[in-house]
Amino acid sequence: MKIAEYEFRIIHLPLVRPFRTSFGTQTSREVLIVKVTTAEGVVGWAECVAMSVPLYSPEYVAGCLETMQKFLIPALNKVGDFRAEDVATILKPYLGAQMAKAALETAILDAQLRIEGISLAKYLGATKTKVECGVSVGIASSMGALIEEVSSYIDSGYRRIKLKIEPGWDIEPVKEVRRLWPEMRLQVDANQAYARSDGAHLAKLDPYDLLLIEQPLDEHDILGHAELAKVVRTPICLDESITSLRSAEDALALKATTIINVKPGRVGGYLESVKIHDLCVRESIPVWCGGMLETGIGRAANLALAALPGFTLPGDTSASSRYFKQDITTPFEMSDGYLEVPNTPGIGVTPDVDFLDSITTSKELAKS
Ligand code: OSB
Ligand code: MG
Repeated sequence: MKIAEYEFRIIHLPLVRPFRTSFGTQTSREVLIVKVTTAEGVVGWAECVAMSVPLYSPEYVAGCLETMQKFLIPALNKVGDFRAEDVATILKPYLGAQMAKAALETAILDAQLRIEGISLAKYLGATKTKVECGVSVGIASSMGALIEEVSSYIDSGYRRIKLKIEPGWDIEPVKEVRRLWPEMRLQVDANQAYARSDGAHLAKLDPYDLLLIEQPLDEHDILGHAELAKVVRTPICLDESITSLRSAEDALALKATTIINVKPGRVGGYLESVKIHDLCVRESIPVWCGGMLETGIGRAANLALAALPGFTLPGDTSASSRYFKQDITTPFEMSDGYLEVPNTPGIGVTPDVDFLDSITTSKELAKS
């Protein structure tokens, strides 16, 4: 397959409510959207999950755009004729840049699958037609505000609640949500906000029957997570630390994690994500699909992945209305706590280009 043109847009979409985590508060989502057009005129779409500022991961929107334009696109152009399955190998000499690489691979894979008439879900090995939805709840301004927000999600059907925590906002909110909803599947995400010395404190979460605690320590502190796992009963689930199949293998071998959050952008793409899924199935490790406040473009692809059989826990794959007043695709709507997996060729959705134009702040082209 030959790619004739790459289009990069930066869009800005306001969030329906501020999203506060231990690394900061977001009120809108700046997203880099990639569109590829093949020599035959077939189009493929993807979104790059990097955020505006490198607070969650080292990558950020403007940096990803530069990496693509300066290094990744020229490397692909040099090869000229390739398949989506070749992209990771072609880009391997350029270190890191998982989110930038993932976006390119996904846009190219979308175009390829549209040509071949295969849905991404089928291509990746999905076995489900709908997936259970969880929702990630930001740090609230008060206990009352938290309970109101959680209630509204539970009323709309979400099947798992994830509370963002940080020192000073952890045991009490968990205790209160657990008191009000004793049966609800509940988990927490610390986004690296704790220290190795916080084991005894985090063990206070143990009575509340949490599914997992996500990324309590620094992303590079694999041994610290392994030590922590010996003093807390709540299972540890790594997010930021898992950036490749290799890092997943190592974290499992070191017993630093017993559950894995897969985010395709963080690990370099959907093909690497399937390898991590397969590893976890072999090792009987539960996996779930994380989220990065994606638009409908990224959500569609995440649903395809979450439909693989090893994804046994609900993901952060929420309905469009959880994030945006208006999504860039037909909105994903939840029914009985499930989202349907797109089943038409490629990622199965395309953006509303008029709406996309109205929120685009920059647009650049790269021809091959
Ligand atoms: O740590 O899982 C995370 C959003 C942005 C960056 C990191 C994370 C998150 C979320 C929200 O928790 C997941 C979502 O609903 O998309
Ligand atoms: Mg997380």
